[in-house]
Parts: sequence; C-alpha cells; structure tokens
Amino acid sequence: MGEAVAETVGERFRELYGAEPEGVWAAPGRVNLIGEHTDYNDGFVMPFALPHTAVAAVSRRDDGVLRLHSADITADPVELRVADLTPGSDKAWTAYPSGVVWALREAGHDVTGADVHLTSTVPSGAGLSSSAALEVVVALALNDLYSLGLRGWQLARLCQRAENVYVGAPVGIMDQTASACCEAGHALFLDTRDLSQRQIPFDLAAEGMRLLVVDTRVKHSHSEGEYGKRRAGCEKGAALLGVDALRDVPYAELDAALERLGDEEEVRRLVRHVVTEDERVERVVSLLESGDTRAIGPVLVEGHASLRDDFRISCRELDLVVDTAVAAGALGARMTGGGFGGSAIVLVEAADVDTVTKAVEDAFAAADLKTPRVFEAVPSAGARRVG
Ligand code: GAF
Repeated sequence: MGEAVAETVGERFRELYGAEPEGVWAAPGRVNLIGEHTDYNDGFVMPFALPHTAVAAVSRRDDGVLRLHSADITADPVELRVADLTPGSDKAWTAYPSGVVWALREAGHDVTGADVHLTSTVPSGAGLSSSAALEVVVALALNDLYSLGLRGWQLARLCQRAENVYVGAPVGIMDQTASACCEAGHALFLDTRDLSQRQIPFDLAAEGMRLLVVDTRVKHSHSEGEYGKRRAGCEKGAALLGVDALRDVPYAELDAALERLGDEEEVRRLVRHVVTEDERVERVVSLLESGDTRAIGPVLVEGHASLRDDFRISCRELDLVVDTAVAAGALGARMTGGGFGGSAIVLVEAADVDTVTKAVEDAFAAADLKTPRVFEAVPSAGARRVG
C-alpha cells in the first residue's frame, strides 16, 4: 500500500467531489490464526492483518451532510444527513460507513459531516473481514480529521457498536481490533475481555514456511441467523454454568462443567468448543514464543475438528481444503472466520506450496466445485494514514 494507491484514490475523490481530499487512509482485512468464536465469550483470539486493505479518501464537512461513494459499486455518491442516521434503516453497503458516523456521534463526538470515497482490495464474503476494514478506515479518518484522540482499541469498540446496532450483525470485537491494531510481521494475541494485546512475532518466511489462504468462494452471511444462534447458545451455556462468560470456565474444570449441563447436548458442544479453543490459543502463543512454530500445525487441525464437530459451522468445501491440504503434506490447516463458507488457512513448508495448492485445486475440480482462490498471507500493517 503506497503512494500510488493514495494518488489514484485522491484523483477519483477530486472527480467526484471537485476538491482535494484532506487525507487518505487504509485499513486491512485479517485472517485469524486461532481462536474462533471465542471473542463474544470474552476469550482469546490471534488474528493478523492481510496486505489487502480498504482505502478511503475523506474530507470534513460542516453542514451535516455525509456523502459516500465506493469505487467497487459503480453509482453516484449516496447523500445522507448525519442527524438522520437511524440504526436498522440501511440494508446496503453504506450502512458500514454511516454506522461508524452514527456510533461516533452517539458517543458524543461532534462529527458534522464528510465526503468519503472508498475502494477495497479485501475480498468480500470470503471471511476476511472486508466489512471491518470499511468501518475501521472510516473511523480512523474521522478520528484524525476531527482530532478525536481515540486509540485503536477505542475505534474498534465504536466500529463493533456500529455493526451490532446500526447494521444489526451480532459480531464480536476481533475483526475491528485486528484491522485497527495489528502490526506487520506479527500476530495479535488479544484478550477480548479487556482488549489487552500482545504482538507476537510471526515471520514464517524467515523460518522457511508459508501461510496460504484458500478462499472457497462459497459465501456466508453473519446476519442470517446461524452466527446469532451460536452466540445465544454460548450465552445460555454461561448462564447455566453461573459464569459471566464461557471464558470463566477453567480448562481443568471443563469435564465437570459439561457434566453439569446434563442433557443440554447442543449447549455442551458449544461450551466444549469455546473452552478448548481458548486453551488452543494459549498453546499456540507459547509454541510461537518458544520458537516451535511448526508444532502449531496439529493445533490448527484440532481447532478445525472442533469447529466442524462441536460448533458445527464448517462446510463441505472448508473440510475438503483442510483434509486435502493435510493429506498433501501441509503442517496444519483450519477454517478461519465466521464459518459456513469463506476461507481456510493452510500452514505449509515453503517447498510444498505448489504441491499442496495443486492438490487442493484438483480436489475441488474432482468434486465439481468452483476453483478456489489461493494466495499467501503475509502479516501486514494495521490501519494507518497513507496520504
Ligand atoms: C466473524 C465475527 F465478525 C468475529 O467477531 C468472530 O466472532 C468470528 O466471526 C469468529 O471467530 O468474523
């Protein structure tokens, strides 16, 4: 992400709005290395930022007007009034940036309008947080332009509120925090209870490995029920066990907790996934910190099995990626993100990239599925000003 993109986005802004933008910002999508569906249980996650970003050219306005344009949706700018923004009223892509303006204003920040031009290289519907990138890039731009002085984690909280209340999707805090706070060359070990963070060096290339993202090109949608059902089931589990959140079930007491859940079979499975997944995140952190990177492979595979069998959010395509990659010699693989399609990650020796990629592509062809999109994920920078 460099000056060239800022220049192009700035030029388009001038064509649309007849003036220079006050600045240009970028915010990345993410993949999650481990820690899935733990963020709304106050648990641990470990995402890192992709090189793919949402980019926004933005100027302030003082007349209460918000104009939004996306290069990826060929239409004239949408014009709204900041005072009229109402949760649940917008079902289009504009709900993400407008929701951020709404959340800032609701929190008492005097955002009086803006002209915004957006473009994004984060694949949408691929489980790589294209919506969080859109939210965070707008939040960061307004934070800078209106001198709000908010830190990355505070912007993440506001973006999550925009998505929960304005857009109406009951997501956790992982994606927004990843986009706002990740650092190049690192994975972010995040405690979603208090948002405390540790940047864990994660430079696979230096150790002769690669992390591939396999986008199955099967679409998922969080707002459509299944995500919310899992979340409600986890909350029910916490209530039945008498804890604030499933994070509070000690790993060593999991069996006893499951027993107490009696014949609540579905809740038991959800609880088992969340508690074991938190433990897997901590295991991955200690393996990485002790330099034993290759040993995280089997932990990723364990995590996938738990999402498939206990949380039940995998699908045929994601299972096919994981099974095929591991059979073809990958060190580990798992689905990443919300589930029901989207992407898987594959940890692989650098020398095996081509063999494993081909095995996955061949398996998809043999199963008569759309060719998956495979690319290498390099841990990249979080949200920043680029022009
Ligand atoms: C989606 C959500 F947006 C995140 O908050 C998180 O729950 C994730 O699914 C699953 O780990 O990306």
